[in-house]
Amino acid sequence: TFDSKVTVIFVLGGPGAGKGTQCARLVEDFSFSHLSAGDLLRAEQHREGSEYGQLIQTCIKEGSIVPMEVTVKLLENAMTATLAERRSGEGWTDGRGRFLIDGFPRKMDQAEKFEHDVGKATAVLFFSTTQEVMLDRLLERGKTSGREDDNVESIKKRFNTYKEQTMPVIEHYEKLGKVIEIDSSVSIEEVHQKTRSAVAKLLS
Ligand code: UP5
Ligand code: MG
Repeated sequence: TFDSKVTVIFVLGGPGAGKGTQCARLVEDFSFSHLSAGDLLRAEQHREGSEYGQLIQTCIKEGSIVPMEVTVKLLENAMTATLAERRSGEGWTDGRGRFLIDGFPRKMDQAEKFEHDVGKATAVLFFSTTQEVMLDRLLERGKTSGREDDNVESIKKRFNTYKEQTMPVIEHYEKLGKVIEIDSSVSIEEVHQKTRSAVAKLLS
């Protein structure tokens, strides 16, 4: 596990809710490292010699969750690499490591494993909007994204997994008082403003 100087914020919300978009904006405002579990899995899928390529591809297409051992390991490795790089270089002036963990944990077992093996999350940013909005955004993005799961069939499965597996994770953190819910139905800029002030408060 990492020391208490490491701040972790989980970023959750349905497929297409705007997690990646908002994380990218937050990186410009605060000294966060943005780690997207989905991006790490897609990179691992295409890494030559990976033993998980086929498994990851199937899970992503089916909108199901990759076995947590794989994802937690990828996140842990990425965090370790980031901290080492930052500490040896121009690093954080305040000596802290701040991470936005995007699209994770999507299932209770992942949340438990991460908190046991890696560390506790300070807060959960939860971007919420309707399924209709998410579907429109994903289909629009699907025209150019090349993502194997940006099609109606995969999207429906992703919605189901989100409802059945990920909502309980959000409810769990809700009970701990760690959830900051932000309506992401409005423009990227408006969502960003609301998110930025919530995060500023959190870090102060
Ligand atoms: N857009 C964004 N915000 C907008 C706004 N306010 N107004 C108008 N348009 C807006 O945004 C999606 C699209 O909407 C973009 O075109 C954007 O410009 C526009 P984005 O920011 O990409 O949304 P995001 O919430 O990040 O959507 P994403 O598709 O990445 O969400 P998913 O959670 O489905 O995807 P992820 O990459 O996290 O996971 C993919 C798969 O990996 C999972 O289904 C699963 O199979 C696997 N996975 C695991 O198994 N385990 C994990 O821990 C993580 C992933
Ligand atoms: Mg994303």
